[in-house]
Amino acid sequence: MRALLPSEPGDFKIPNHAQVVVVTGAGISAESGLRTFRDSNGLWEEHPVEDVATPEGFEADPEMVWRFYSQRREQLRDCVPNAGHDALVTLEQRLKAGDGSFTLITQNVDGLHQAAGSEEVINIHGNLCETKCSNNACAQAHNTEWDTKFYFAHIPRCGHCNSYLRPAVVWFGEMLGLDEQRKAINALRRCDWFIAVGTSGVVYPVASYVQEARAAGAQTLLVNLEPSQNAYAFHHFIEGKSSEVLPKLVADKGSST
Ligand code: BJW
Repeated sequence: MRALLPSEPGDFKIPNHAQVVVVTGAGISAESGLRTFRDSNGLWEEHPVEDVATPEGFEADPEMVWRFYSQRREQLRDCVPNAGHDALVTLEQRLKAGDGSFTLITQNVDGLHQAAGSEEVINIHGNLCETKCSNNACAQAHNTEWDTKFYFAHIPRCGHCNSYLRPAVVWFGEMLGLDEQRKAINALRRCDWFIAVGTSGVVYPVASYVQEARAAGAQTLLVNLEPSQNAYAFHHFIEGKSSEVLPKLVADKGSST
C-alpha cells in the first residue's frame, strides 16, 4: 500500500471553474460538539452499532433505538456550524460565481451544512430530524408532524398503517435513497476535484466514491485527523482539524486559469 505524504492546505489552488465534489463525515461536526461514531468516546461506545443502526436492532428494541436518536436530537438543538462548515459555503459561492460547480455529499444526518448555508447538499444517509414509517410498503412514508420530537417513553405509530415510526436515517443493510445516489454518481462522474473531510472511509458505498472520482480524472484530497481506511486511494492527504484546514484550503489564492 502506498504511503501518503501529508500536504499543506496552501499547496492547493482550487480554480473558480473547477467541478468540485466534497464528501463529509462525522469529523466535520466534531468541533460543533457532536460525537463521531468510531473515535474514542464515539457514539457507539455505549451502544453497539448492530443494536442501534440496523433494522434488526430497531425490531428487537424500538424503545432503546428511539432513546438513542432522541438523545442525539436533543444534543443537536445546542449545536451550530463551525468554521469547517462555513468554509464549504465560501467554496460553493466562489465556484458558483465563477464557471465552476459544487456538490456536497454528506454522510452526516445533523443538517449543519444546510444551517451554515450550503445549498447543493445530498443527505446520503438521511436526516436525524425527519421521521418515517418503519413499514417500507406503507404509502405514508414520511410524517413531518413527528419530525424533531423526542421519544423517551412511548413510540409514535404511523397514522396510516399503525406500524412504528422511526428516524429517517439509513441503517446498515438498507439501500441508500435512489435519488440521492443518482445525484451523487452524476456529480462524481463529472468532477475534477474530490475532497473527503472527516470520515473514516469504512462505510460503503460512500467509501468507494473516491474511486469514482479518480475514474473521472479528478484530483483527490483527504482532510482528516488521521489517514482513513481508504486513504490509499487518494492523491493527497492534509492532516488536521477540518475547522483549521478547510478555511485555508478554500481561500481564493489569486486568479485561476
Ligand atoms: C476529524 C475531526 C476533525 C474527527 N477534523 N477529522 C462493500 C464492502 C463491504 C461492505 C459493504 C459494501 N457495500 C455495502 C456494504 C455494507 C455496509 C458497509 O459499508 N459495511 C462496512 C462497515 C463494512 N453498507 C451499508 O449497509 C449501506 N447500504 C448499502 O450499501 O445498501 C446496499 C447493500 C446492503 C448490504 C450489503 C451490500 C449492499 C448503508 C450504510 C448506512 C450507514 N449508516 C450510518 C448510520 C446513520 C444513522 C445515524 O447517524 O445513526 O451512517 S453508520 C455511520 O457511519 C453513519 C456515518 O454516516 C457513517 C460513516 O461514519 P463517518 O462519518 O466516517 O464517522 P467516523 O466516526 O467513522 O469517522 C470520523 C472521522 O473523522 C475519523 O477518521 C476521525 O479521525 C475524523 N475526525 N474529528 C477532521 N475535527
